[in-house]
Amino acid sequence: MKAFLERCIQSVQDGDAELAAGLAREALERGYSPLEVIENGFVKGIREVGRLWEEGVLFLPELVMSAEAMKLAMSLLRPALAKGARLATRGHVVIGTIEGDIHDIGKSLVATMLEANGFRITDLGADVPVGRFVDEVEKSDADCLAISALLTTTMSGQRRVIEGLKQRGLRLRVKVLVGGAPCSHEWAQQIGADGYAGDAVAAVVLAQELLGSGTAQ
Ligand code: B1M
Repeated sequence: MKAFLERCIQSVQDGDAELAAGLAREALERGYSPLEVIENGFVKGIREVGRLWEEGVLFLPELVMSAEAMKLAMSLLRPALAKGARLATRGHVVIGTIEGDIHDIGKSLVATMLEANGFRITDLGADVPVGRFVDEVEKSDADCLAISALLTTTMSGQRRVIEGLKQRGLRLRVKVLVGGAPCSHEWAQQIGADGYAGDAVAAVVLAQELLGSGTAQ
């Protein structure tokens, strides 16, 4: 398994989408846990690419190629992740990445894990305007708003969503969950969110706690 995960990491680092897709298919054929292959394989690869890019070892086109390889592998593994989805819903979660921010890989993983654990999901996508989050709460029966931000320059948008909810008298209607690399428990507290989750599994546990919908599966 270790050697297989190393190949997954390497395929993303090399930006080799064809190889990454082949490994995702192979993982499914071999019956490996899709979550383990994502978290300990492909995600490790993209994080290493981010580190090398920050150090100036890699350039933006290489980062883009790695992200494409990662996204392709994820698109193949996601249906297997979501297979356990229950029919009965544990609550309705509206999720998206905040405006100005196009990072959607982590947000999509969180959405898939929530869905697999019985939540109904409305995924607004990435680069979602502040007002769009607020409008969606107003017009839907959302129980929880999950806002992802990957950039220090965009995380303030999470605060603006909460302010927008307050202004429209909607703040008490939904629980607000924030996440993404630059966020933290302190940040969540500072902006008046109901909670912060550091990864997709923690997001499921937190959503269950916030919505009072039982223990983690
Ligand atoms: Co960009 N990028 N990027 N990038 N990128 C980061 C985030 C960065 C940390 C890289 C670095 O410098 N080391 C850096 C941000 C620095 C900062 O703000 N302090 C950065 C930058 C600067 C940029 C650009 C500005 C670069 C440029 O153009 N000069 C630009 C911004 C574009 C924009 O958004 N406007 C940019 C562009 C890109 C690509 C398009 C090339 C690509 C994104 C492709 C895509 O998503 N469609 C990309 C990538 C791939 C990355 C890195 C390398 C990887 C992100 C990723 O997908 N990780 C990233 C470095 C890194 O994260 N180490 C980086 C895998 C994913 C599974 O993890 O997203 O962390 P993550 O999600 C986790 C948790 O954070 C959490 O759960 C997920 C699963 O465990 N989580 C939540 C996430 N959202 C959550 C929500 C929740 C709960 C948990 O509840 C609501």
